[in-house]
Amino acid sequence: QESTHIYTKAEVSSHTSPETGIWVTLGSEVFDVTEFVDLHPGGPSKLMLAAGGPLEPFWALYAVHDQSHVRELLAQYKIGELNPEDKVAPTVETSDPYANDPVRHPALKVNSQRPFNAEPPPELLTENYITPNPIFFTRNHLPVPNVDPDTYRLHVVGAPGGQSLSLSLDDLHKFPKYEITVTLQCAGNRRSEMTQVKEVKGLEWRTGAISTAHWGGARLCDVLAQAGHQLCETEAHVCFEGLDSDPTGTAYGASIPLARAMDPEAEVLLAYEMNGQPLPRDHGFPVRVVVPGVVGARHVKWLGRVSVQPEESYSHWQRRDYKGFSPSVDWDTVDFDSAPSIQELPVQSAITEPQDGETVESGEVTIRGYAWSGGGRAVIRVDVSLDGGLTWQVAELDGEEQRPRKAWAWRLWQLQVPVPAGQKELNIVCKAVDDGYNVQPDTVAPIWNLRGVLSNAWHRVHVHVAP
Ligand code: HEM
Ligand code: MTE
Ligand code: MO
Repeated sequence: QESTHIYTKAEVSSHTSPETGIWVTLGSEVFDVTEFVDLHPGGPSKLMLAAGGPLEPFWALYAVHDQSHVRELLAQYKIGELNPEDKVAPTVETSDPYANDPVRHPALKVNSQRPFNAEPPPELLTENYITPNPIFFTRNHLPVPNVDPDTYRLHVVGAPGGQSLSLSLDDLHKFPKYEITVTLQCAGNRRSEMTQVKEVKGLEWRTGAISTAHWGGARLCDVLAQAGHQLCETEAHVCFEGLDSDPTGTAYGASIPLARAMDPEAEVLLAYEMNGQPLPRDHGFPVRVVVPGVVGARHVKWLGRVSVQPEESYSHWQRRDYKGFSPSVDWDTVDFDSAPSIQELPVQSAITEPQDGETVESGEVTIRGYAWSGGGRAVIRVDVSLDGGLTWQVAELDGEEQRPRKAWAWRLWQLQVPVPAGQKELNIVCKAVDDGYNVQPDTVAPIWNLRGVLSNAWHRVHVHVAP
C-alpha cells in the first residue's frame, strides 16, 4: 500500500477556493471537499467558513455533525494526514499586554486584533435566535483582564447613611436570580455603511455588532438597595468601572441614570451567566452589567466598582465617545458636551441572507435578517422590498414574542418570495417598525455623524439572479 500523504498546516490553509481546491482538517486528517461544497446540506457558505482549517470549532456549534453518517461521508474525501509537528500549540509571548487574551472562535470576522473586536459572519448571525457564546460579537477597548473568581470582589459604594459592600461571587449568588433574554448592540453596528458616505473614525463593523444571549444574575436594584441607595428626586447616575485598564491605570467606565438602575421593570442585571454558562472571558468574566434596551457601551464587563454620583461617569467613553451629532459637525467643530450620551438605541434591522453581491437562484428567494429596537420597544413589522423600495412585502417574524415595554431581544425574520420572471438583479431592502411606530431612515447621508454611530438606515443588498 502507498504511504499516506503528509501535509503542513500552511499547505492546508492555502486551499480555500475552487481553483486551488477546498481543504479542511478534522483531528489529524486532511480532506479535499471541493466536490462536496455545493452539496452541503447546511449550505456552501457555511462550509466555506472552515475552508483551509479545522472543522472542530464549527462542528462544535452544530451538533448535527456528531453522527456516523456525517463522518463516513467526510471519510470519502480524505487525502492524507497533518504534519504531526503542526499540532504543537503555539507558545505565548508574555511581554505583550494582549498575550493573555482568550483563544477566539475562527468564524469571527476580526475588525481589530488588539484590542480584540470581531463580529459573527451574517450567515451564522441569524442561524440561532440565541447567539452561541463563542460567536457572540466582541467589543473590547483594552486587553482582557484575567480575574480570579475566588478573590474577585465587587465594590459597591454605599449611600450616605448606608453601607459600602464588597461582594464575592458567592455573595452575588445569594441575591434572587433573574434570567432574561437581551440583545446587545454596539453603537457602531453597521458603521461601514456610513464610511461609504464619508470617512468616519471607528471600527469597520458590518451588520454583526449585535448578538442575543440569555443572561442570568442579580438585579442591580437589589444590590443598590442593600447599599442603602434609593431613587432620589434629583438627577443621579450609577457609574460602573471595569477591571480592564490602559497603561495609565484608567479603567473602562460608563454610567446609566439612577432612575433606570432602580426601576425593577428596567431589569438591569449584574450578570454572572450567559446562556447557562459562567460568562466567557471576552464577555466580562466573572460579572458584567446588562442594561436591557440600552447601547452596548453601558454594559460594563469585568465589573469592579459601582457608585452613585450626581454626574454621569467622567470616563472617556461616556463623555467623549458614543454620542450623535449633526452631519455637518466635524472634528474641528465638535463639542462633545453639547450632546447627550447615547442610552436607548433607535429601531434597527438588517438582511443577513442573501449577502451583497451574491448570485441567487431564479424561481424563489429566501430573505432573512434581524430586527430590534431600543428601550424595550417591540418590533411590530419588517417590510422587505426587492425593487429598491418601490414595492414592499411584510416579512414573517420568528423568535420569541416580546413582553410589552420589555422587548429586550431581537426578532429574526424571513420572507420567501418568487423572483419576478426575467429579473437579472434584485435590490433587496429591509426596514423595521417598532411599537412606537418609529421607522428607520431611508438613506445614510442625512444621519451621517463623525463617529459613525447610530447607523440604522434601510439595509440594502444587491444580488444577481442566476440565468
Ligand atoms: C448539516 C456535512 C461543514 C453547518 C450538515 C449535514 C451534513 C453535513 C451531512 C446534514 C446532517 C443531517 O441532517 O443529518 C458537513 C461536512 C462538512 C461540513 C462534510 C465539512 C467538510 C460545516 C461547517 C458548518 C456547517 C463548517 C458551519 C460553519 C451546518 C449546518 C447544518 C449542517 C448549520 C444544518 C443544516 C440544516 O439545519 O438544514 N453538514 N458539514 N457544516 N451543517 Fe455541515
Ligand atoms: N466593558 C469593559 N469593561 N470594557 C470594554 O471595552 N466595551 C463596551 C461594553 N462593555 C467594554 C465594556 C462596548 S462598546 C460594547 S458594544 C459591549 O461591551 C460589547 O459587549 P460584548 O463584547 O460582550 O459583545
Ligand atoms: Mo460598543
